Amino acid sequence: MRIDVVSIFPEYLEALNISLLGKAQDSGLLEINVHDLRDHTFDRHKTVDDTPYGGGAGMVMKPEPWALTLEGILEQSPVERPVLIVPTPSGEVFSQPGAYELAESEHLIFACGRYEGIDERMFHWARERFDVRLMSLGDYVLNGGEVAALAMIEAIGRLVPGVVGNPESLVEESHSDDGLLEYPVYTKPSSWREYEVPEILLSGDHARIAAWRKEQQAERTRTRRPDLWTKHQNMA
Ligand code: 6GU
Repeated sequence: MRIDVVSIFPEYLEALNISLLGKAQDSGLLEINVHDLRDHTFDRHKTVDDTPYGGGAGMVMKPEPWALTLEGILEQSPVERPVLIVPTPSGEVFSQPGAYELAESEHLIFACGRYEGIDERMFHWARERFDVRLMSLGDYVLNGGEVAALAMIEAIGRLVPGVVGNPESLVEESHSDDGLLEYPVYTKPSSWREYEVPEILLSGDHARIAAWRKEQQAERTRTRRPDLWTKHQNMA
């Protein structure tokens, strides 16, 4: 999979070069390219923003540096119409099913805006060339799209076949098929300070352990995420 990220703070994206995604790039499973939006400005101050027409607080990102940067990326795309993800709190909420869907794409582009947003005409221009997806992490506001892009790229990248060494570890995760949160896990020692590992996990009775874990998942989901619990109860 090829991923391009456009930002005025390319240093934010350096985290993509470590750990699992760093290794996936070394092995060629992922190719991640980060672009500095200011490379496509022409004035001395590398201006990317200006005041909003109609007044109001803050600054708006100018469309031309975006178009020039995205045109350069489009020329290198392995596909006709790549997906352009624009992280924004006013987008559709990014979720695990969405991550699985996007993990099937050959080419993803992330456009990380700052300030009050990007001139709306850039989106009209982009929709003629890309599958534009406005995506939010949830109902809170970050200063820009970079941290959101990092989160989405990690969630998507780990689902690309081969990136996670043991694909079995993807099966029992929170937000996977059954809609329940994960069960609690323990490791050695079985007695730590004044705390014990639940007896049943030491019993070797795999059927009872599986049943106990399901109960724990249900109880956690019911108390922590009543919204997911309701959904789960209405499933199958
Ligand atoms: Cl995707 N972007 C920004 N700036 N803030 C957010 C977000 C995205 N998701 C939640 N808050």
